[in-house]
Parts: sequence; structure tokens; C-alpha cells
Amino acid sequence: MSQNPCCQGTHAACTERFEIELQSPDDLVIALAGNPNTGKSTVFNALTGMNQHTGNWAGKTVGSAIGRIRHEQHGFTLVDLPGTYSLLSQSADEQVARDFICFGNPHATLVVTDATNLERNLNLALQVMEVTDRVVVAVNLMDEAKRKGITIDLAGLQEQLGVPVIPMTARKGEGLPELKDMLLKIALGEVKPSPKLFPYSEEVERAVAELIPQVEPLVGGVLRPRWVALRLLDGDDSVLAALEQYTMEPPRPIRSGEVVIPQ
Ligand SMILES: Nc1nc2c(ncn2[C@@H]2O[C@H](COP(=O)(O)OP(=O)(O)O)[C@@H](O)[C@H]2O)c(=O)[nH]1
Ligand SMILES: [Mg+2]
Repeated sequence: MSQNPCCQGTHAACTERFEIELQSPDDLVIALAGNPNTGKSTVFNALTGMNQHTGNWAGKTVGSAIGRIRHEQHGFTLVDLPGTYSLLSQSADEQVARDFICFGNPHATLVVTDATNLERNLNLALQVMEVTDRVVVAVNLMDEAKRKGITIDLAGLQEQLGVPVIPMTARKGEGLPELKDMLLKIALGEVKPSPKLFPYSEEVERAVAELIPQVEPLVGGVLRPRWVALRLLDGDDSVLAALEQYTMEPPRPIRSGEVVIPQ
């Protein structure tokens, strides 16, 4: 799929669906995701300085921080999502992160990872890459990795993921200029990442292939049918409820029994 369905439509979505005020309607919106303790807030603070405020997600007891920066004549609104290990919507935090990435129409999503714990952190990055192409992976805590004698094949990682990878030591501001440049390029469509998606077992892939034609007419243009099919196979129908809640013109609610989930 060449276009990112999550980024179609207007960025009024941020204001209308998530009550996030953009200072200007031209603002580029960046979502920050990451496991807890990867330095996500440090990256956010380093980028935005004092230019930030806290908010709450409607109906959820989950805090958020919204910040604004200017870079190369462009205004950015940064949304610091709750730290999560996954987007599987098992907690309010995960649901907020998932819903914003899916329905907030961010121009780019930054996944902050911990260089000393990359394997576990990449789980979230791979999940975000299933939802949107417009992803940058920041490998933060590079100083800690060095101290522990961990070396990371950054070029190899970028090649294997298919999205830009930026090494950082956010605490010292290292990697920030490169990060801002990359976020701008992705937000403007000058760099178009092509995430290499994780293949599941043959059995799951067969079930996904069977579901996609049924799901596509119902969610096409809003969410990736493959991702929705995977969630349905997971038994996570909260994604359907979210689809109804956040899409301004839902195709129509999916009735139970309408989509036949392969056993
Ligand atoms: N050594 C080192 N520590 C960092 C770096 N970035 C963040 N930290 C520290 O990691 C801890 C967690 O950072 P925080 O930004 O709160 O993480 P969050 O939970 O992902 O928002 C804090 O003690 C930070 O000072 C870094 O690049 N290097
Ligand atoms: Mg934080």
C-alpha cells in the first residue's frame, strides 16, 4: 500500500478527536511512542524545552504532554504518548497510544527505544510499523550501550526495519538535529519509509489473507485491513469500537457475524 491510510484526511482530527490544540492549522503533528524508561520524555523535553503543556485524554485517566517547536520554518506539535510495551489495547495507556497513532493522523510517529534493551523495545516499533509507514526509530541511551560494551549495527537495523534509525543520547542532546531533520522529511513526504512487516506463521497469514477482502470495504481508507485482520484474529474487537468512535464518517458499524473469522 503506497499511501498511509492513517494519515489521510485532515489534521483537524487532532483537535476534533483528541482535543489537541494546534497553534497553527499548518502544524506538523508528531506522535512520540516508546516503552517506559527509554528516555521518551527526555527527548520530548530536549526538543520542546519549556514550550509544552499537559493535557488529559478525553474520558481516560491518562496524562499527556503536548509541546511545540519550530524547525526549518515549519511548526511542529509533539504529542508525548503514554509509555507502553505494545499497542494491543490491554490497558488505558495502550489504548490511548494506539488510538492516537491510528486516528490522530500524525504526520510521523517517533518510536524511542533503549539501545541497551533493543530486542524487547523493537516489539513496539514493529507494531507501530504495522499501523503506519511514517515511522522513525530513535535508538536512545547510546552512551549507556557504549558503557556496557554493546555495539549496534545501526545501518543493518535500518535496512532490516525499512524505516530510518537515528542513534541518540538524548540526555546530552546528541542526535537531536538529525532527529528533527528526519521527522521533517517524513512529515513532508520527502522520505517515504517502507516498513518491512513481520511475517506470521503460515496458518496466521492464511487466515489474514482470508479476512482482508472482508475487512477492506469496512475499514479501507481509515485503517490498514491487514492490521485490523490481525487484531480480529487476536480477539481484540476494541479496534472496531475505536473505529466507530474516532472516524467522523464511519463506513458503518460492523455487525457481529458479518466478518467470519477463520478458526
Ligand atoms: N544515560 C542516559 N540516560 C538517559 C538518556 N535519556 C534519558 N535518560 C535517563 O533515563 C531515565 C528515563 O528517562 P525518561 O525521559 O523519564 O523516560 P520515559 O519513561 O521514556 O519518558 C531518566 O533518568 C533520564 O535522565 C540518555 O540518552 N542517556
Ligand atoms: Mg515519560
